Amino acid sequence: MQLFYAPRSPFSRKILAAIVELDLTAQVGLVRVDPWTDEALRRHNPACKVPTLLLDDGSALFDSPVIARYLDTLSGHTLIPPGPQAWDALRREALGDGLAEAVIRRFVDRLGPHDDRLDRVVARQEAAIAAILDRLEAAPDWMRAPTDLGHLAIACALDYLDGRSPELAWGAQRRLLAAWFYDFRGTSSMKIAANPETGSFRAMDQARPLVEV
Ligand SMILES: N[C@@H](CCC(=O)N[C@@H](CS)C(=O)NCC(=O)O)C(=O)O
Repeated sequence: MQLFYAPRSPFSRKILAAIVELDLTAQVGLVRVDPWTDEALRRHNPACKVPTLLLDDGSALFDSPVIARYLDTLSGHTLIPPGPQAWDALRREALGDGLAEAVIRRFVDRLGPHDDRLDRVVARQEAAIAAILDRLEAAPDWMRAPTDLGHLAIACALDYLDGRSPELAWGAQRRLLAAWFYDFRGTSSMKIAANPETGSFRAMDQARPLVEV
């Protein structure tokens, strides 16, 4: 299998961390792309987004929740617990993905020309970011649960938030979440996701130069 990924993409990182957690690094080669400019990716994913997983039969899977489920079924391990707890893990995954999406949209929207409409759009993203962070802080039991897909999604989104929007200083008012995150990002799956060359992934031929996403 080949994973098309971009190094800074939180959704790509979620999948990279999942591959490490699921012990599948030997089965996945990595192709680094810039989804904004690399039209070769569109052959596999018409939306031209990362992550995209190219399977050995030539078909492709996207987006990241679908890829995560596929990899989970392949592995002898699991990041989606059986039974009703699956919904907790999947809800957490959606919260993490929703946070990452809001941070990306806020960043992109703020690049545009300033007007009232834009202010409203940015305010809406900031409301989503604050509400997701507050929800995660207010019911902290999940922080003590065994690692599942939701933990990976949340940690990758927080990492992206830290790097992309440090001015939001999210940790100051959410001490539990910040303590959990700064500990969790030291786990080996998160470290390899941030720097995949340190894992046992094969880099594939089509690799492109690093471009910021
Ligand atoms: N819901 C998708 C989101 C994927 C996504 O937005 N990826 C971004 C990089 S973080 C991308 O490829 N953007 C290029 C574009 O929007 O054209 C997922 O979970 O995979």
